[in-house]
Amino acid sequence: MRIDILTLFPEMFQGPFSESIIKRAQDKGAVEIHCHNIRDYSTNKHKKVDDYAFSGGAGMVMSIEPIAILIEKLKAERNYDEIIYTTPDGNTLNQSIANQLSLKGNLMILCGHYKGVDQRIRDHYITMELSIGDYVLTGGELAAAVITDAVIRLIPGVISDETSALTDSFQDNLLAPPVYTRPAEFKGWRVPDILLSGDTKKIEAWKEQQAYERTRQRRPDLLK
Ligand code: 6GU
Repeated sequence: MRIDILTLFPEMFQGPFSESIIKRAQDKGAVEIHCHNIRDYSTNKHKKVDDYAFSGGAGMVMSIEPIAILIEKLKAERNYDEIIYTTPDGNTLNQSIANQLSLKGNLMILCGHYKGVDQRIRDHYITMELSIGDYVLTGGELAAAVITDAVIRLIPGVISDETSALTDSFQDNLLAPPVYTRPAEFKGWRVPDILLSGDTKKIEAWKEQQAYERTRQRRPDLLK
């Protein structure tokens, strides 16, 4: 998979992709992430990339020209399966959307900032608009990083233990059961006896029951 991220703040992506599973996914060649600075495509001698809204009101709007030039340059180089725009008024990201995106070859993610992009970008280039929840961030960069992380870990081969992604919370509309590791007792707090029993059938049944109980208590909406 290839992911192109279009942003005014490419430095914000230095951190999140340079550690752990996402770093290893890139090293293995499972994914290539390319960040593009929209400012590099400004047609203005002052490298301006935003302007006042025609409608008035507070806040700046990201200008159409630099974004259009960059999107068209990339589209001329390859076919994109989705051109995603991160915005609080988009559809809320969930595991089902992440699963679908993980099967794609080329994704583009345009990060909204300030009051967002000129609506004509959304009307003519964007194929999918995503939010990561009902709260407002200063920009779409962190949302793009979240989407990228959620998608990359689902690409086959990225998580070494093949069953690991399949037992995530949400993967089957259940939350994950509690987990424990050694020592079996700490300050008198004991790991449930059944997990030490070695009876794999009983342990599987316990995990399923715990997952169901946790979901019923914390997220009953998932069971509907
Ligand atoms: Cl995608 N962008 C911004 N600015 N805030 C958000 C968001 C996106 N998703 C949730 N909050």
